[in-house]
Amino acid sequence: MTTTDLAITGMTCASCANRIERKLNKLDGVEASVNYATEKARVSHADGVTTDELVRAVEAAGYVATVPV
Ligand code: 9UX
Repeated sequence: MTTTDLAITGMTCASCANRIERKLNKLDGVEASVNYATEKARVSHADGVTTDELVRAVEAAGYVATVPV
């Protein structure tokens, strides 16, 4: 297991965080927690899941994810 943190932009209400969580959790081997207030996602996932897959899942939900440096 690996933990990846993402910065999320585009969330305008607390339900947005839930939408992103549900989208990420649909991926196999992914357990995501999205914090609306801090605009961050903490994602625990199988080693085979790439950061790019996570970013694309967030984008598919209509938001923007970046990897904090
Ligand atoms: Mo409510 Mo957040 O439509 O996009 S879920 S503002």
